[in-house]
Amino acid sequence: MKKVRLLLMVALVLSVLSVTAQDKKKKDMTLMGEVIDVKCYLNGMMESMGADHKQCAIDCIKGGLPVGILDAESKNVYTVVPKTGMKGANEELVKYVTQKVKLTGTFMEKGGQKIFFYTKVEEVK
Ligand SMILES: [Cu+2]
Repeated sequence: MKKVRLLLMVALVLSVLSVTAQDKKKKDMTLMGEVIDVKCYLNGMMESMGADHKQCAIDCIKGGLPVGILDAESKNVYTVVPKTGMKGANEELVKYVTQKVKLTGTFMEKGGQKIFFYTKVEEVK
């Protein structure tokens, strides 16, 4: 009886460990896409992308609303932050609004939150 209990305990610990391990994902990658204003993109205000929405996107991003990258192929939206420092990506990325950029960095996922931590931004012509 004691043995069964011990086995059950071991199984429980192992399953908790594997859930925790699965919960956190980390992947070094490059990310290519258009710099977007995440609020308007999700909310569907105006065209929410491209030249017609450029000024709104600049105002939103300068105002501190989240800036993201839209991967044109997968249609995934990535929230992005610089890998180091305590400033957001807004100031650096606002100058590329509606343009295509390539970010180098690490994609991380934990607790349902997905964020791309970048170390380098390049304009794609
Ligand atoms: Cu906007």
